[in-house]
Amino acid sequence: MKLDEISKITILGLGKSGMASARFFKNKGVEIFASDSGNPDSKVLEELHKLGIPYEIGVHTEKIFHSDLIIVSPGIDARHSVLITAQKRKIPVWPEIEAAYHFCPCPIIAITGTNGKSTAAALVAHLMKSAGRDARLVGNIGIPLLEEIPTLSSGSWAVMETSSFQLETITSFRPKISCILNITQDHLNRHPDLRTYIQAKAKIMENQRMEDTAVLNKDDPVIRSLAEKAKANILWFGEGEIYVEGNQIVREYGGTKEILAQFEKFQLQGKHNLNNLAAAAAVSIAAGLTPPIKGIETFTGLSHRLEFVKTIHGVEFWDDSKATNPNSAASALRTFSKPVILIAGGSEKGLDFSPLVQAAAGRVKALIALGRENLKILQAFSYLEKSSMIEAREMKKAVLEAFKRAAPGDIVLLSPACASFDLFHSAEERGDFFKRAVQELHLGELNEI
Ligand code: UMA
Ligand code: ADP
Repeated sequence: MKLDEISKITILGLGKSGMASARFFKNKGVEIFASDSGNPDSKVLEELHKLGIPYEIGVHTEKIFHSDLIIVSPGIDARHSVLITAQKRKIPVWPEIEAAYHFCPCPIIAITGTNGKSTAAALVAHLMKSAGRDARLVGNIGIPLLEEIPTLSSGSWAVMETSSFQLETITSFRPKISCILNITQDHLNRHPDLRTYIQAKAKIMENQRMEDTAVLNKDDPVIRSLAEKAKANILWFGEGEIYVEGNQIVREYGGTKEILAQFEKFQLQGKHNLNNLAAAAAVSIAAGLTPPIKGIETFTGLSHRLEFVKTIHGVEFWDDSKATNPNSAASALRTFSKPVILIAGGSEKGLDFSPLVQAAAGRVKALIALGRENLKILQAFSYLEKSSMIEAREMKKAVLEAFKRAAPGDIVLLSPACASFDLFHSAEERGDFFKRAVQELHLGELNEI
């Protein structure tokens, strides 16, 4: 559809991306109607009043179809009945990233994968800024690209963390550089099966052309099979391609080795973060940075991703609240060679816990199951003795129970392998509660519950 043909837009879902879309298009003089079947914050409704945007809440009615275009929140399932109806009535449905793509004056780097998206995207933005580029971190990390558009120029770079929920409804979104970090099971409470989830991820490359680049993980068998259909130029990272060796990032080709960067110390822990570093280096090279890549030592990582919190009486506490599926928690566990008391559990996404249990073998000495429903995770860890499996339904108890079972030299790791929505508003809130409970423990304020 031609942009100048759009005179009325329905915004479906009034979260961050919905409100960014409402503001952006209202400012362009487009007539807007907003609809949210939930109960948005009073601030959202106040803003809609101020902008003069009519809305409905608590329900999606027939009114949503009286427009040229529907912009849909990533929080709404692409298989929702209203979207099927829109399709039947030939009303285009765009995610916010599709809308942003049409107005973006600069190249887009879109990074997806099951795990490591935020870290790799933040690292790419950091490396590019370190090389003097105007790089903006946007997307699923919490900043809709549409919000940044007014301040971008043709020389900027939009570095976008991109989720399967954002990708599944794109039609022409075309990043200059795409990157797929890894693909394992996730979000099977929303995508009907693993195949559909993989297809959504693969859409990141769908509209790319020969002059674009797809940065892909050579070590991931799912990604290797997706590469067969790629139209973009492929730049591999992983073993034998672009990878981290000691304190260097190396690129191998034609039997030669090129050093892309040398660094004193990388502040992030774990092999998975070396993969993220290799991917970020490959993306930076695709974006035209010339070796040596600078800024590796000064990247401090993001909160709640394998973040060291404190040592109390020789016990280290680590916050990995953003590990929301079994494979991410497994990679966090593999970082430690010392005994771990694992705090895990939460709202379940239909995922198989066995990758976590495999990584836990020989490492995890006790499990604190932190969720409203703990049966599945307790069953998965049934190899542990009963006394080493404790249920907690709030964070302070979880931290206290973990500490009781820890000896000096042990690790207490919050790496839940599940979403947070049963007990918390978000994974960030879960991590903040953990840090606060650890602080209270340190101050002697955390008493028996
Ligand atoms: N809603 C409806 N109808 C429905 C279902 C939901 O109207 O049938 C409404 C809800 O009531 C809510 C809104 O739609 O008001 C959706 O809000 P949201 O929080 O889901 O969406 P946004 O605030 O726009 O946030 C989205 C991403 N959310 C999701 O993908 C679920 C944010 O990622 C992202 O940061 C933001 O856009 C900016 O791009 C969050 C996330 O959990 C953090 N992402 C998943 C993940 O990281 O695992 C993919
Ligand atoms: P995402 O944005 O994809 O959720 P994050 O960078 O926020 O990824 O990291 C979330 C969690 O995933 C981290 O806390 C860590 O446990 C794990 N993780 C990070 N990078 C990787 C990776 N490359 N492979 C596997 N697990 C990872």
